[in-house]
Amino acid sequence: MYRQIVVLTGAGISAESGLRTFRDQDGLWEEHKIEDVATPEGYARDPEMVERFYNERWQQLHNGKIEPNAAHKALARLEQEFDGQLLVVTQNIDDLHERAGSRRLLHMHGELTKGRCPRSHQTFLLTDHFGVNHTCTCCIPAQRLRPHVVWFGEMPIGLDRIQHALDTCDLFIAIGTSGTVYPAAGFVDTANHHGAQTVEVNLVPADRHSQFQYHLQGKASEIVPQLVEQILAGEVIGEKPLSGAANV
Ligand code: BJW
Repeated sequence: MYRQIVVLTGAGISAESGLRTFRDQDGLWEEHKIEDVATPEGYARDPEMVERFYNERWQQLHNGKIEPNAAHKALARLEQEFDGQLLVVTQNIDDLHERAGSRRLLHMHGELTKGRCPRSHQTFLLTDHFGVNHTCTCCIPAQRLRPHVVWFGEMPIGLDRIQHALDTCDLFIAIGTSGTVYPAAGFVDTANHHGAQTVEVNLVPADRHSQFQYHLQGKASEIVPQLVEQILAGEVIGEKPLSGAANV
């Protein structure tokens, strides 16, 4: 039924793997001020503090307890078995989609496992967490690497590719994102404009939920595998109810 699918994922897809979201109760923004840890100005003021914030998250990602969940795995299966085009655009900086097996994947807000040279913008894989000793090998003198993440006021990564995929998709699914951060929050408008079916998967109706044609309220780990099953069976989403999902 579908030929081109774009999936947008947010922190909610990794919540059941044990990673905190940003804006839920007990989310990261309850403990950290956005302007301190998620802006270029905050980093310029106190790079060590920002590095600590990302180091803690880097360490958690590598503590051996964090694994992709059924939703990540289902999207990887979709990539392998779907007969059309699929692009997963994630706002997440964790690597759980990759660990689940996804390859047609774009990290629009960067990657926790990489550092970036502030001068050349070249990225470097971090085999250890951040510190002053992390410098680039592309410049003389070597530059201190900054986290390879997109902060407020910075341009997200891969927007041309995302725009093209949204212009041509016939199904757009947003999973576990609050719809508060742009430009990602506006992707549903582009998909609607081009006549795609738009589907939201979330525990609660998110900020822009009225823009979606179809809502599945419940846990990503329960809903996404069923959605993938339907797509692979050539069914239209919305025609059959899913278990564990309230259609709102
Ligand atoms: C579950 C679940 C389960 C839980 N199952 N669901 C005024 C108006 C409009 C825009 C602006 C404005 N002023 C400034 C702007 C622009 C600004 C912006 O959007 N600000 C808003 C806050 C107003 N945006 C930017 O600055 C961006 N850049 C930009 O706009 O460049 C200029 C440009 C111009 C023209 C075109 C294009 C660009 C950059 C944004 C950078 C965001 N960076 C962060 C940090 C990244 C690094 C890090 O991880 O630390 O990205 S902020 C943070 O929010 C992170 C996330 O990727 C992002 C989105 O959060 P997400 O994923 O939605 O998480 P939550 O916590 O909000 O939601 C989780 C959801 O999951 C909830 O809904 C739960 O219910 C659900 N959930 N468990 C299913 N089991």
